[in-house]
Formats: sequence, structure tokens, C-alpha cells
Amino acid sequence: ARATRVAAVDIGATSGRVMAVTIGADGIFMEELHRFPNGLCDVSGHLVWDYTRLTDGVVEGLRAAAESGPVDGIGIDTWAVDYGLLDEDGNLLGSPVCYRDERTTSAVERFPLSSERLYSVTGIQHQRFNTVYQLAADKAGLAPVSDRLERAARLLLIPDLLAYDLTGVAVTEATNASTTGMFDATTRTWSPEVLAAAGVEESLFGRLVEPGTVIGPVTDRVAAHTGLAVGTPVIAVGSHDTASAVAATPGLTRGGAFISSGTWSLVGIELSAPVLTQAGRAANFTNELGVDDTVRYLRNVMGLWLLTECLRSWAAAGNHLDLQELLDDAARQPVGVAVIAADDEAFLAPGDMPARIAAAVQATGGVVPQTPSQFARCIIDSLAHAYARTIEQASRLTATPIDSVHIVGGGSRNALLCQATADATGLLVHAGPGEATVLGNAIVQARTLGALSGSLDDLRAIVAASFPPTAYTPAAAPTDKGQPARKAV
Ligand code: LRH
Repeated sequence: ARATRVAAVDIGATSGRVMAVTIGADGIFMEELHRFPNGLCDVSGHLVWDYTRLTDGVVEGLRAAAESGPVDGIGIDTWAVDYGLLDEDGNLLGSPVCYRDERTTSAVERFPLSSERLYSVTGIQHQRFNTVYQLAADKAGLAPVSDRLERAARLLLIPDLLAYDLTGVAVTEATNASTTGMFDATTRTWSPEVLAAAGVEESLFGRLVEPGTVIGPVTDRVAAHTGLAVGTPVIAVGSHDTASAVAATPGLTRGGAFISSGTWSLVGIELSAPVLTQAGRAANFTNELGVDDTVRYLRNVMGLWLLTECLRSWAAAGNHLDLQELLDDAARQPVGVAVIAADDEAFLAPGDMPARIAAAVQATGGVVPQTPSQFARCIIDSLAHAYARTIEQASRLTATPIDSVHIVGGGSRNALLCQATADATGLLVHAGPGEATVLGNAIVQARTLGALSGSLDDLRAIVAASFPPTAYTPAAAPTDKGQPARKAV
């Protein structure tokens, strides 16, 4: 029998891509078919996503997939929490607003349920961008289409919205639904209590599906437009990108911590049931739902956003820097002289990142970075420091001893960051694959299609066989202050 070949659509904050993933007897192969930019646009004073650019990119990628071989299935994952609202005729009511928009800052305080109660039901960390607060902002008319929630017949999270455009079928995929802050972490269904507090009806959402469910075939119109075979199925995957990334993290077992490292760094451990303690809430740990009934107990750390925003500021000032050269220079800078809290909400919004970082270093009494390579060093050290602290907290809050760290995503290719993480945690780091999200998307599809079988552990072993991770050993034990250790000379 021929190998199974699926299209994985994976869209992040800065770019989207469509990859062909072939799964056969001799392993897993990936081919990038189309990559397109994503980013924020300002519309009527709000930060929004250019949704047409995303659908155009997806269609273009699927056309390339159909042209270059058979396509047995299509899976879609994107960042979490954001959504589109559709009217009764299925028309999108304005571009989806980006979670980084400031519109939610006031909504958070006005929400009728206490954060204690919200947490004990949903297990979701308090982030001002959670869907539940974005809906409150919509209620207050804070969007380019100010009455869009009143007029809405449907709310679809971004991956579900794209799937709807391909199939005409409206679903809500459970892993991403968990990030809304309105989903019951224990029952994996909407919480009637939270929906009532948010003032939305359950009928606003599509049919709830778990990863692995066939959403429906592409419409004949999409098939004709892309060259895909009539009836090609769109399959629900862990449509929250982090759910897909962690599903394909090689060797992740109890005792291992994961870091899904991209625009954000999502740092935590995998559990089989949510931990809904008030101590966890106070430490702002979240219980996001994963593939196969897993739970990701994690914290959001700002991630490489700090670095990409610095690069953007410098470029705007005429200084266009090459990322790899910058990291090479950063590696020659002294370690740990400027460390900021890389999980501070102060870094959420875009714009003028070097100044905000300098101010934060100043406030800690550290050596304020002057050159781009000093800023890069500061960011790397701060990320590693935040990773170490977060892993230590996750371990303590769940009474789980941690013996290793698994870094996947773009950041796993950043050797400086991987080594700094090993040094700061004092743990062995396994880095890679860089494309874990795409692989997690593909293996869930492949299991639905019957090309793979078994548990998440089995699937992870198959990923590891084709994409063996790189090991980083800690250079020295971390100091008792938890500061990144200095390398011995
Ligand atoms: C990463 C991510 C993360 C969410 C954020 C909104 O892309 O999905 O898991 O917290 O975006």
C-alpha cells in the first residue's frame, strides 16, 4: 500500500504554512509547500488579523499539496483564544481581533464571576486575552464592527473558522475550546455557569469535537478551486497549536517537562487530569486540554516574541539584523548580568520592545543592555530563568519530580537558548523537532485515517524515530539563587 500523505495547515502569529507530511513504513517525511506571512493590522484603532490573507494562504497551500501528490486528509492548527463571529448567512462580521489588542484591559475587572470560581471550573490561568474577556470587550462594542456580537449567529475559533470555510461544517474542537476560559476542564464540555456569566448561548458554538474526528469533506467548490479530490476529509486535530506540539514531543512522559517554544514559550508538564488548586491559580498555572484526554499544566512565558519585537524595532530604525549572527554575538556576552521577568504582561503588546526591556532591567538594578547582542543575551537568559522557575513551580504544585526538559518548536533550533535552559534548570534538555506542531497535526490525522495506531506514547515514539532530538547537558549545577549558572572556564 502507498504511504499516507496529509496536508497540515499550521498558522502562527508571524507566519502560516501548509506542509505535506507523508507517513509510511520507512518513517515520516515533511515537505513545506507554501509559507505566507501573518501579522497584526490596525483597523479603526484595533489590532486585527487579516483573515483574507490567511484563507488565501491556505487555499494556495492546498493547491500546491494537490498538485504534488495525493492528499488523504487536511488538519488545521493555529494560535489559541481568537475567533471570528459569523452572521446568519455565514458572513464574517469583521476581521478577527488579535488577543494582543488592549481592548480587554477593562473587561477583566468587570467580569461577574470571581477568578477563584472561574479557575475551579475551567482551570485556565487568568490572562486578559482569554476569549471570555474578549467577548466582554465585544459586548462593550470594542471591535472594528462594534455590534458584531449582537448580530452573531456563530462564534468559531480561528482553526474552526478555517475548517468551516473549507467544509461548510461548524465545529468547536475541544483542545482549543479549553483556552476560551469557558470550558469545564473536568468534563471537557462548555460550563453552563461560565457561559451564563459571559452572557453567551451554547448554540453560538459549533458541534463539540475531540481531536481525531472527521469534520467533513471539503466542499465541491473548494475541491474544484484547489484540485483536491472530491470528498477529501478535513480532520480535527489538536487545533490549538500548543496541543499539537506537545502531542508530538518525543519521549515526553511523567517526569519530563515540555517547552513549546515559538512566539510564546509554553512551559509545563503533562497530566492525566486537571489540577485545580488555588495555589496553582495564584501561581497562574493553566490546565489546557490536550490530545487523548491529556492536560497541559503550564504557564505562558513571553518567548521569542521579545526577540522578534526587538528585531522589528531595530529594523524600523534602519538596523536590519540577521538573527543567527545576533545569537552568535550574544553567545559571547557575559551571562546573567541582566535578567527580567519574561512572563510579565507588560511585554504583551507590540511596539518599542528594547525600551521596555531596558526599563525592566533598570528596575531590577541589572546592567542595562546597550547593544543588540546584549539585548539578545538578556532575552535568552531571562527566558532560561523563567523556564527554570516555571518548571520548578509546576513540579512543586503537582508533586511531580522532573528529570528532563523537552524543547520543541522553532526555539529548539536555537542552540544558545537550549544550552541556557540546560544550565538554568540543571536538567538534561532534549531539543526538537522544530516542526513538532506540524507533526502533531499530522499524526492525529494519520491515526484517524488508519495509517498509525496506538496511544500518544506510541505516536511520540514514531516521531522520535524519524526526528531524533538533540541533547544538551547542563554545564554546571544552577546556583542556589536559581540564576542561570555561569559556564566554568
Ligand atoms: C501559541 C498560543 C499559546 C496561547 C497563545 C494565544 O501560539 O497558542 O498557547 O496562549 O498562542
